[in-house]
Amino acid sequence: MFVVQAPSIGRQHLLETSCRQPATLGTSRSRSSARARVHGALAVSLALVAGCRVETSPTSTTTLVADSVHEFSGRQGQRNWFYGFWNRSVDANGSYDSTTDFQLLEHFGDDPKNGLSSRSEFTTGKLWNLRDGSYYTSLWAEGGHPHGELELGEYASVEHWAVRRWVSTVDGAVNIRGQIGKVMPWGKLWKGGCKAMIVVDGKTVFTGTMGNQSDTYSVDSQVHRGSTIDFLIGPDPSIGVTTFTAVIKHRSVAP
Ligand SMILES: [Ca+2]
Repeated sequence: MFVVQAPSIGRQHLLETSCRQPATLGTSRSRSSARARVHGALAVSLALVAGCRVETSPTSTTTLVADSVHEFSGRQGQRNWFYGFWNRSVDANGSYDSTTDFQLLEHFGDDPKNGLSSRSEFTTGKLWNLRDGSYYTSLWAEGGHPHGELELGEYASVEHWAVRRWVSTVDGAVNIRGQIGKVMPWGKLWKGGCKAMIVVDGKTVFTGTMGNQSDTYSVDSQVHRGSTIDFLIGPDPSIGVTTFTAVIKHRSVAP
């Protein structure tokens, strides 16, 4: 499991994201100190049993705000999700800039020339793609396919990273978690890994290697309304069918 945290978020927060109702202690000044100690000890014990870390104050709640699989659609911008790519081959500095390097994919549907939507080994369903038969660059509900500077016959030899974007509807702390991995095991050009990356407002908060198994990742970050959270899939240097899912939860603190 990959666990990455932004510098401003401590381990305490990561543990608390699994706690639906963090315990609170000493809510009334009228209680005697002895009684408070008893209640406090009991609360700590219960919290430890539940696998949660005690948070004395303030009370926080965790809310699901985005789900890349269940909210996937064939319309750009629906539920604040966008489907695009980064053409690294023509990028002068070779570094992903979320404000200038993100381009939208142009087509949604089947890809009869690439054939990703019609394979029997895996299921993509309808997918976003750039140009069927010229680039494998594409995104579907559970994952995506990068394109590489490889010898692929009539296909272009360029490096494209598939980029799924969510524009934040919330302010504050979020936890992002999901699965990454390589799905398609065949073909010499498809052997090896791909790269996964999450970029929040231009800052890389997660990098991972997509091997031939599925791994869980979890990362904490700070966002504001309008922040861009980009999920990138790139060649390493091989390409292939990958899984890259994301569930985003917002942690709000009671006033
Ligand atoms: Ca750039």
